[in-house]
Amino acid sequence: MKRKGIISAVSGLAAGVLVAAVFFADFNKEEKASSAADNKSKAEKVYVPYGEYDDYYMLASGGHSGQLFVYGVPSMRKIRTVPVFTPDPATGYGYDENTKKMLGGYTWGDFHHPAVSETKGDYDGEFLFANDVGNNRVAAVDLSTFHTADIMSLPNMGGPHAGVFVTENTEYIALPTRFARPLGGKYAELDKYKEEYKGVVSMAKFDRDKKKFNLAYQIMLPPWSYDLSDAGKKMSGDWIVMTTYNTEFATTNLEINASQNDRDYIVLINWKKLEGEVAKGNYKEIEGVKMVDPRDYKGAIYAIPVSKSPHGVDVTPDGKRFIAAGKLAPLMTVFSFEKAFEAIEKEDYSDEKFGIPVLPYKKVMEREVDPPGALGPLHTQFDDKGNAYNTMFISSEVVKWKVDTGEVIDRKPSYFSPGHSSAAEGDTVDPDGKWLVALNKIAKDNFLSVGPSHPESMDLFDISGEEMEHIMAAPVDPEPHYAQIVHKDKIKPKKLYEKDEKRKNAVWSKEDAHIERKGNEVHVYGVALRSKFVFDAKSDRPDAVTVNQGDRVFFHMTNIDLDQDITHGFGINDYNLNFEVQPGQTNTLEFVADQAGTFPIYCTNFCSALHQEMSGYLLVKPKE
Ligand code: K7E
Ligand code: CUA
Repeated sequence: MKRKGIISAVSGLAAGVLVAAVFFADFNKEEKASSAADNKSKAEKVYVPYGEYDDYYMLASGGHSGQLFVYGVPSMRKIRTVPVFTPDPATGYGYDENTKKMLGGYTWGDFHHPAVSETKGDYDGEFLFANDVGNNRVAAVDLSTFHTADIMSLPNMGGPHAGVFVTENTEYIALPTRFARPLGGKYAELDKYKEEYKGVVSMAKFDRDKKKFNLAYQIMLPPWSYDLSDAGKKMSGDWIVMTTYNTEFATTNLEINASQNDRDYIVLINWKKLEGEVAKGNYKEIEGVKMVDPRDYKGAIYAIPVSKSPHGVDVTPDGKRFIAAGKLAPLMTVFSFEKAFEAIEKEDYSDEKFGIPVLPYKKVMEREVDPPGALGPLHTQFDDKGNAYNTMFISSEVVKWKVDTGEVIDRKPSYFSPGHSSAAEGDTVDPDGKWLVALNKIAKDNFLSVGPSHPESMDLFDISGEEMEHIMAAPVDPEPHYAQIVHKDKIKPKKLYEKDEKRKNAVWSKEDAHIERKGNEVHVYGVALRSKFVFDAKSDRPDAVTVNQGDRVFFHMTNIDLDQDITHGFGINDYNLNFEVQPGQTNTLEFVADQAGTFPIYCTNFCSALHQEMSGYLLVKPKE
């Protein structure tokens, strides 16, 4: 089989016009195919025998599907889809009252970067945070149930692409905006871009007991585009770093106009300092949010020039350096926090932009790493031996190099065009150095064809040795922007929702199931168990509910099968409604019975040998 890899290269012309050129690179069979013995050893590395588990969870962003994908590593088996920003009939997410309210009418989201909650810079496995670039939201997934626990809308943002990342102890979940926008999203002519448009960073707090977000404050910045960001660690723990592009303030044709400057900026912000100012009341209330302008406070914000249009910026596990990857400049730039702090101390500034002191590039930069022919570096991950791993979008490869010296150790192709990669615990203070998954944007002919558009692709590499070993490719739905690979011991999922006698709307025995009517509201306090629904214990047809057309109906259902994995679904024929109750869970379905007639209700989730019998009737009496 002859493989063709598409490589799109972006090259700058004299006039600053960027042209995308397309090359075809041939990977011939001899180079690509490995021997049968090789294949056997690779297969053995990832084979997880029945009865055993993968070592890691990979929690992968589902991009514009708005969902979270859960994979096992190293097997690369997909375990679960967790709906976050998008309704999901398979689990009834967005149909029951609570999740419907949480989604607030949105039917899609664009989930880019997952961030697992951290303690001392290491994953603690309790929650996962996600950004919605499409509709300006942040979500928290409870990793004890893999259910979305809260979603908060973020005002003043234009797509929080550069988040989410958490500070060392999850003090904050930070979300910098991608597009600058007038505050409140108000109307302002594009000619007023520099004056009226703002680049805003949201600093959210999450209360783990209440499982609720609140927006602590926002940071108002110049109308640059913030691309990616990271939180400092250890010595740099009070800081956040962000890459910018479009420091040209282009308002049209960004492909060209936002790629003019040779240098854009890394922005350094001291969140600790800003937190202190907010506590002292030094903020303005704008659009109902505490807004701080870091330029009002000495020592809160700095910029560092970086080669043009950088994409990722990642802090090293020891917190001493940060690495920017230049999507248009084919190099990784290593910066030193120590040197940055020194320059700040001495007030050694080379420039000032928008009132922001600019630190001299030469004094803060430690080295530029420029492997020959490696093009389009996007993101950096780390192992436990002081090495960095960079994905190269254009030259389709992963480059391993030594952070201390810049020495390139290994390069391996990835199939094709990787965006992020994710190494086992590879963005924490304590990476494991075991596996790395390149999250590719293009699959080409990796898998059985499903038409003109293919799945995205993930390449699994074993990175435990000196050389990286490509093990396998696995398909993934759009779009794997980023993932975190978390050791299985750090996540402690529940087997059940514990029985709670005081839970609102819950009924814990068949005998207690009942119906209450208040005016035109009908509240059904029912139970689901193998293999029946009980809505009204006193009725001679306990699994039927009769209401009047126009009534507002509430099915408060409790699954009283306290047995792991016995989930009951609840679909109403012809009513376009379906939700579920997991073991021990209580959920409410609320709707107006506007359609008169007879509607079967049935359990949608296969739960027992008599699952087909798990049904009932909704009877809606016509108005007249
Ligand atoms: Cu896909 Cu992280 Cu949204 Cu880079 S971003 S590739
Ligand atoms: Cu309950 Cu099927």
